Amino acid sequence: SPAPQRHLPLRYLQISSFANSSWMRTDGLAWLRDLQAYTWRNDSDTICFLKPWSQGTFSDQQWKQLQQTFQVYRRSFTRDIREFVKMLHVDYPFEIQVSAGCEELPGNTSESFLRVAFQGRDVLSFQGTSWVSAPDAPPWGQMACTVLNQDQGTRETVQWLLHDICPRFLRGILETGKSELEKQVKPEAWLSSGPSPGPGRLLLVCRVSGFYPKPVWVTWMRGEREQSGTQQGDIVPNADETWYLRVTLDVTAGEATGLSCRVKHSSLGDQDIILYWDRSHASVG
Ligand code: C8P
Repeated sequence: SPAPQRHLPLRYLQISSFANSSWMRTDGLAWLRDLQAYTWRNDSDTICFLKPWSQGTFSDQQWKQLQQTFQVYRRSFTRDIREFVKMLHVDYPFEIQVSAGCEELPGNTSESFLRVAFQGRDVLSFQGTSWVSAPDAPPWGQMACTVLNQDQGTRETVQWLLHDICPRFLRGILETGKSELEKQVKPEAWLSSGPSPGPGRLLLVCRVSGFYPKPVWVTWMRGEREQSGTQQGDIVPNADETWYLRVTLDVTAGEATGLSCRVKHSSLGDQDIILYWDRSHASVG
């Protein structure tokens, strides 16, 4: 049966592109598990709510304060990076990614993180009370941390955001977003044949689409026997906040009859979807 999802992280992702000494942009977005709830485009002064529950249980006043903190941060970030470029002799163009967030853990505890990547590689993170450079960061990573660690005010603000605000805010949106997180959307499934793997062979394809939440179990069977040659693709997103999965089996033409694709998903209860292979599927792309 599908593995349950226990983790409900809140994640902030930021992409900052610096083309040269005059052109740059920063875009931010944030997710609750696999639902995008916020966007913060470069040309917008304010963080945009994508869900009716995005403000969680924070008051307008609390949210306004938090947004101000982020506005100051975004301006300061750009200015700081420009200064680092001069000080550390880094070349344009480059991209910086910031990811931060928190997650509830068993026993009323939570875990938070803040990481910064340069050209797609980790350069530094915030650990406990200070900035730490990544193990394989370029030499200037250490230098950047030393400079950042001199700013006591920012270190305190980051600790407050990560260990106080983030878990409290998360608790709120888990409440206000509960019904959407718990939504159950049934998959549809269909069979077709893929490109022939070789002479006299068939690639049986079972596609499952439109399900939510993400955990799903799909396999090729003969009667009650799971077929060990089943190949699972990645579970990939549809555009409508549902998921898609493709599962294949490579067989000889003679083995195909009697095979079925079986789908288990929380939205289906005990009513698994079972689709039987027959000749009519053989020619479809
Ligand atoms: O804005 C601040 C404090 C807040 C920093 C928040 C970090 C946000 C990440 C986050 C997102 C979501 C969830 C949780 C966390 N500090 C800036 C302004 O600081 C001034 C004073 O210096 C402070 O003492 C204090 O008084 C503050 C009060 O407003 O005002 C500060 O400039 C800071 O440095 C901004 C950037 C912080 C992030 C640094 C990432 C560095 C990446 C370096 C990579 C090197 C690249 C080299 C090309």
